[in-house]
Amino acid sequence: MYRKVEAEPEPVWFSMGSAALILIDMQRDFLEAGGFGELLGNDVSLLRSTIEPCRSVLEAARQSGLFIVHTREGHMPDLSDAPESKLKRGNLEVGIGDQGPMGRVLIRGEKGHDIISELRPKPEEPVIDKPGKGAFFATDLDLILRNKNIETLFVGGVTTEVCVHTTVRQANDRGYECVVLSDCVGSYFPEFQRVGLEMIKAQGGIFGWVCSSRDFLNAVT
Ligand code: TIU
Repeated sequence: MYRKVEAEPEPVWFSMGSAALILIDMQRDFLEAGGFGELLGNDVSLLRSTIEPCRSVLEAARQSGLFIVHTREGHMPDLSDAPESKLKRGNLEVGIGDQGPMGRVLIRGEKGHDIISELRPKPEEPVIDKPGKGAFFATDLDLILRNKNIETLFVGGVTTEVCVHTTVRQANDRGYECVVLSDCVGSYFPEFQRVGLEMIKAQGGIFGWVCSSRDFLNAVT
């Protein structure tokens, strides 16, 4: 049975069995003080408005049996999967791999790297560890989604113009229909948030659709 979600630039039809919720990088390193986001010079409080809408959609997705995937950006402790160019970027005093208030910055297994407690994944929900901005680069995500016959992705997470955009563009090129949940994605830059969402849905939905968490909840519950 197909369902309709109200979205821009037009409604999207999907079936529950071939849709997934993907939450991108809702990690302490991006959302809490002392993490990578703050070390880059950002005000992390701007992202925190995404937590409650993400919690609502996660809860609804669990209740309705939707497939759920979480992602985390980060690197192996020996940094062998981190390009030199990424490590050098920004000339940070404390950067990727260095000791910060929440452990080594953006390193797998460290406190800062993990997903915030409000959105802690259930054991049956895959957590994709990704070394890049896009969740399809150097990960098993595409294989996992194809094995589940997933066609539609509802997307939340941070940040809108970096890891969400990169992932949605990669997904779109792989044939997935992406619906970005406007209040579940956030940016350190209000202007990038606005324009980031505009870019997705412009030109007839050039690489996706945009709806609110309320539209999502209306469609799945
Ligand atoms: N800096 C920034 O906006 N984002 C990132 O570095 N990674 C993600 O978006 N996850």
